[in-house]
Amino acid sequence: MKQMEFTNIHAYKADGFIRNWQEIIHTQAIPYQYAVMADQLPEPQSHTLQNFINAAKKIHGVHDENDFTGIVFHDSDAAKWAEAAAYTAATTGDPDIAAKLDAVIRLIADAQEPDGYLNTYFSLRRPDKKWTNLLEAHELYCAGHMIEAAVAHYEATGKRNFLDVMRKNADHIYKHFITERHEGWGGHPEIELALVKLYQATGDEKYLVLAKHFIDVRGTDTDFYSRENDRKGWKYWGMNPKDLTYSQAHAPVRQQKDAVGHAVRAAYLYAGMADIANLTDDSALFCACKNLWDSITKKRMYVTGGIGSTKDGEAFTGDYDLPNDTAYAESCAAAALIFFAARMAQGEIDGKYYDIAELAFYNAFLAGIQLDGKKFFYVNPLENIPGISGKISTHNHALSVRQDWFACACCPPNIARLLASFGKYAYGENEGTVFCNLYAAGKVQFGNGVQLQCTTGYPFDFNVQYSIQHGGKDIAVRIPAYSRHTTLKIDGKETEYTIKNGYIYIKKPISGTKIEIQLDNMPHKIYPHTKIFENSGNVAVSRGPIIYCFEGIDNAGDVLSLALKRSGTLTVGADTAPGGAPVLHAQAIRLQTGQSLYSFDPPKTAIDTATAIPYYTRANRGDTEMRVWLPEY
Ligand code: FUB
Ligand code: ZN
Repeated sequence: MKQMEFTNIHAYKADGFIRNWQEIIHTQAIPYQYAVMADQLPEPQSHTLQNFINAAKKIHGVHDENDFTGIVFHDSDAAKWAEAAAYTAATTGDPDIAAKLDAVIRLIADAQEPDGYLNTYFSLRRPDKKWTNLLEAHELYCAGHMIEAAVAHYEATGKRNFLDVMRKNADHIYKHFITERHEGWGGHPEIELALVKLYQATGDEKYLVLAKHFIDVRGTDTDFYSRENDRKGWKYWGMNPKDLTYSQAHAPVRQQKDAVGHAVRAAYLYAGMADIANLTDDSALFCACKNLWDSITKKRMYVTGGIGSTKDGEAFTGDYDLPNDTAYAESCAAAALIFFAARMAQGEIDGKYYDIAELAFYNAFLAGIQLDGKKFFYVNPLENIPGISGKISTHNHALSVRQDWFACACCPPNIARLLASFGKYAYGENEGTVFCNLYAAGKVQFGNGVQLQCTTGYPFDFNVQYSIQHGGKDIAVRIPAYSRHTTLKIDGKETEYTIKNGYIYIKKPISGTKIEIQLDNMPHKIYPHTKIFENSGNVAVSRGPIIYCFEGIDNAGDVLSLALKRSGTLTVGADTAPGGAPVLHAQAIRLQTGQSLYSFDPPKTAIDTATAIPYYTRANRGDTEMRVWLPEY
């Protein structure tokens, strides 16, 4: 049963830290990504929009085209960009973004086939092979992203043109899989959560039926991919149809317990499962989601909220296998975990879900974008060693500096769309309560009538104030698990509180009420479970939701010889990290060895001070040693 709705994209006008990031997305990332996709720069050029132009020419008989450039799911970059642009057009009213978005929507609409089919790879390259390679070909994945974009555009503008295009596409998919009963499900989940959005935007039950169908059918027939493989007569990459865990098709979803396979696929699927469980009151399905949530967050997640331990299949591995230097922790996977967390919180109001969403957001996710908004990390390791990271075969995925684009460019527009829609997740509501899930400065107008103003310098200032401009409903504020000392003042008076499932509830404050929360602002050392074999004896540092890292550039060029002093102090420094965040200083020990590779002589030690910066700001000053975890001596 759904207990909380997302807020509407128009509901939140950001201020502070989030506004700063939304400005970067608005003024830098969105125009830049458009220019890349429209081939307007000398380089990079992705030809993403040209594929739509070519497909339209072919479909409308202007030209017998088959010229497609890029990866099989290239269309999804345009979709994610359009989603980000729709949110941004709504929150800024910028006519230039709106005009670019209209142009992209026209290209997409023109590339739709008369029967509703929409996918430029197949229209251009393999018109006779549609729906024959669900394992590899991402048709449902691309449709899912397009549907999400269309719903965002409708929500942002009230215009139905894009929504109508994607309804026609969804109807086509419904006909294929439900009416004509073709077997199978998408190799890369995504359509499920998208169809739920389409159902909610249109009220048409058909889309819920189709979403539920894809959830229900997945993994029920372990021979499906093999049969498909035998009959399809073509391949894209030649993926192994017997590797079912890679795409979470090894068992019916209600029986899945461990988070396995490709991390983005997994978390998108789990988000869709949670959606269906919430909308259909399916307790067995929600129970499976809880098991999978526990598998991730108790055994398979980095301290940064990153998921996916190996580049081999961009995947989860086994419990506690969380290598630092070869981590995958894809930016998209962090976004997907946030999507999963937000839907779990809709089904069960418990602060633990947004604790993880917050962790993933400020660390694994935000590290994916350069502070200037124009460069991106796909992979987010917890250690960078110049000369090794990004250079040798075992580490060639773990690049040292952000890139201006990728052949597989799933992450940059995913980062843009989530940052642009942050308010949807930060605040939530039901009939009687509004939920402050994430601390996000700005003004919020809830659908249930409540209006409030949040003032805070979070995540670097831990005082959060809510001024209730229109009250009458309960206000629930999440208190993060990291905050060991929290005070609550109402109208300036310290007030006792109880925390219920991670939230403080304030009963129907009237208009004019001032709520002030002071969270724990102390830096903390974090110790890993002893089973995380990669980090035996290591320690990480954090303050609030921010995980810090040590870069060579702040530490005499050498973090490999640094250890933190056991019981040493950890203080907030006066200096600032790139982007203006405060640094942390830790009492440390510098180990000095001789020249030989190994020695009977213990290292000499010297007292030192280690300087740490927020992990998400790493690699903004070039290729330098970096570690999240340091030994403790
Ligand atoms: O397969 C589509 C996207 O490309 C995935 O979500 C990413 O992990 C990348 O493989
Ligand atoms: Zn990605």
